[in-house]
Amino acid sequence: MTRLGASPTAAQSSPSTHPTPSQTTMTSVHAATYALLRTHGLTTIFGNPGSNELPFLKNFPADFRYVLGLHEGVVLGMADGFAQASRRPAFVNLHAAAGTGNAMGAMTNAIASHSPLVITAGQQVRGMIGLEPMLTNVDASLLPRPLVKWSYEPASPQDVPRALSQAIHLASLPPNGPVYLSIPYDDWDAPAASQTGLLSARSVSGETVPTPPVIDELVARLASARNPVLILGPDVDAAAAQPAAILLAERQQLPVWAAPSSARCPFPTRHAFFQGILPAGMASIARLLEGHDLILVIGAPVFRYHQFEPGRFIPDGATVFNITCDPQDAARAPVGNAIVADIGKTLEMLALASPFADRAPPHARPQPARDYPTKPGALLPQEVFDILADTAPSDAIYVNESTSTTGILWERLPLREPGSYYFPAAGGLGFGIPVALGVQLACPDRRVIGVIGDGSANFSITGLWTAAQERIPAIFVILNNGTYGALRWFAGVLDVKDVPGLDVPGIDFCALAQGYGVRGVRAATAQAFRDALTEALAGQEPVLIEVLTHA
Ligand code: TZD
Ligand code: CA
Repeated sequence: MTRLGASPTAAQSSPSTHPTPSQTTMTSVHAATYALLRTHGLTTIFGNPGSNELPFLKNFPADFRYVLGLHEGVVLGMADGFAQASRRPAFVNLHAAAGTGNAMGAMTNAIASHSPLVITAGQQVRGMIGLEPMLTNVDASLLPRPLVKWSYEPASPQDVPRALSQAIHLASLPPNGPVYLSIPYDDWDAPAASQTGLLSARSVSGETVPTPPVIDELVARLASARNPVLILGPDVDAAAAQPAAILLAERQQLPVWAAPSSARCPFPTRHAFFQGILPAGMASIARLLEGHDLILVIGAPVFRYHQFEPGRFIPDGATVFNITCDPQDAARAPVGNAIVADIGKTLEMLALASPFADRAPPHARPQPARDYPTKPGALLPQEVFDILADTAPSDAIYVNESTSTTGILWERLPLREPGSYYFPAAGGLGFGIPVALGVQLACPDRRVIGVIGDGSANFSITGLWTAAQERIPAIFVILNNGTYGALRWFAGVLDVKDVPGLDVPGIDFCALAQGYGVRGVRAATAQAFRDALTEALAGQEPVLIEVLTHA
């Protein structure tokens, strides 16, 4: 109602308590965006800024936290860990195309983990995009595909808050995953569209459960199966569904495997029914499942392979049922029947509908021997994991990026609580350090231990700086064997000889840690590692422990 030049009435003179329609429409895109982020609890921004992002970050509100990563792989990894461990979306702000490019390796893992990330990147001003000045994100919405569920550049400044609302809802609709918005930097001061505030009141629910006949059929299949087996994947942990998984396994006396390449731990590894993690090759999986007539796979694709081992997908005569939250996974599988539904709810329905089965309990797997001969000068990986198992708190969280020792980890570490294990789902390195930081930020009451190879650590080594600056008390155990051990193993699998570029000698991780402000300790004996770990656990600071290991 304010007219130019008109003298204000008494009511109009106190606009803070009585906003006029024209003042309401003068809410900026900037203010509307922060209000929307606040509504969704997205008050932590993981980022690395550039000129295109400064107008978004101006007048940074006191109730928001900006976590700076010195490289975008670190930024995305921290957000990924934060989102997975909190089971909520996380917000990322990257710099234009270059920052997005640096983050894309980490996005390969995030989309494979169904990690709900709302990724934004600053764009050049709208009026110049066509001229392709420096730091233009050319064809911005194409750039991050196929590593995001949705990618968009809002068609007008007024569309920015609505597009962000869409991004947040899409990231957290099943299957969860990363989404991407490119936002021109002259949008922030523009007026928001009318009723933009109504975005904050929206809710979108995507929970789907199977109809009763589908549950009835599964229960009947289990009841009539001679020798059923349960394979659980990372989405069981993402759904916090371990209790239902345990109930189902115990009522039906099912041996339980972790799905091949599992990026989270879906079942307590010291439970008597737990058989270990399946290998990531076709022939090996079919061999290990031999004798099972019903294979129930929940919260994982059928299957996520790694090494090529031609052979059968499943034993002859076996039937597969796959319960997954991801229609792509359901449709892609080469064998079996799939049901797309909410993992937690469906597991619970199935467990509660399943009677106690009259079957012999599964065989307990033998515990790994500890009487291996040690070798002086460095530790065996087995020693590292046995010391962790004996020394770390029972609810410790492990972020694993020690590629050649993953089998030893699953064999030896007790993973008891939900949310105890994270691994790069697509195999992209640079995961360990930043994801440990993001998980630790999301879980301040548990201790996070990154178990990271010397090769892997270097892809995101600058994350140590954020650990120091933000005083994030994660512990980084670097297994230094001077080589890309997993690639040496793979060279054997592929029978290729004389490959260059497989060794990484001469890196001083304690010096690198010190350079970024993190305390570093070197351990070449079991006792030294035990002492360093005990001391790190007693403190509340980030610590890097460089353990010399035999290759
Ligand atoms: N680059 C990226 C981004 N991701 C990768 N997966 C690789 C390269 C290839 N790669 C692997 O798949 S495992 C590996 C590499 C380089 C060796 C990692 O060595 P490490 O651990 O020291 O971390 P190990 O236990 O010695 O294998
Ligand atoms: Ca190594």
